[in-house]
Amino acid sequence: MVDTSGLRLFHAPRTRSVRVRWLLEEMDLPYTLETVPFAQRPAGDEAYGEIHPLRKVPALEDKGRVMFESVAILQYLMGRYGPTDLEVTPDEADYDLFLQWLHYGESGMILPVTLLLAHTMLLPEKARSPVIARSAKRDTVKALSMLADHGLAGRDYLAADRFTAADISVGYMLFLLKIIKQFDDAPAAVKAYFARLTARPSWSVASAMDPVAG
Ligand SMILES: N[C@@H](CCC(=O)N[C@@H](CS)C(=O)NCC(=O)O)C(=O)O
Repeated sequence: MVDTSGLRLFHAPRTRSVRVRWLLEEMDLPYTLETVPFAQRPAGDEAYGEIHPLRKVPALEDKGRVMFESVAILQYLMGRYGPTDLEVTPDEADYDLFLQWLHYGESGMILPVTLLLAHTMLLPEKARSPVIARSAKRDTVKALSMLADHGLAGRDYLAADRFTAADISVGYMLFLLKIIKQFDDAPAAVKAYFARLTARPSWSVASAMDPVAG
């Protein structure tokens, strides 16, 4: 039996650590949740700097070793503690789509979504640029159309006709768009997809607001 006793997730509600918590719940792996205060920047305290030098979340500790980057952590957990249906393996036809959408959720979507967040909410009002906000919105709309027209065309999930870590990766970005109130005009197929993902019991745990971050 695989020893998972050392898994510690450094987490703050509504952040990318939701991805990791979601996968841990789906895989039914035992873990300790360490809440990182996120109200101030950098997140956490000086001691947290020993865990994640940039003081971002998530970070995962496994038997004294620490790693960061949420999508890499998903791959790590599936590789080390699988096999799991959340992973599409190289012998499956949709292995390419799986990797593509797994990384699209972070690498492909991060720029427009982050710019949109910064220039509509995060920055002080006088530092926001309407030009950047408009261009980020256009690119976000394109990123969502890409999902509707390609990823989800004739499919309920992004790869292998089942819920996988690619859906966890992309699903988190959709959640972030919802938080920043930029999801109402998403294509109907993407909204239906998000509803499908968030109907899973694991989502309620992963997206819980407790414990409250400072
Ligand atoms: N690409 C990284 C992004 C990590 C990241 O930027 N996390 C945000 C929360 S979603 C954070 O900690 N921000 C605090 C900061 O940038 O100071 C990942 O996927 O883990």
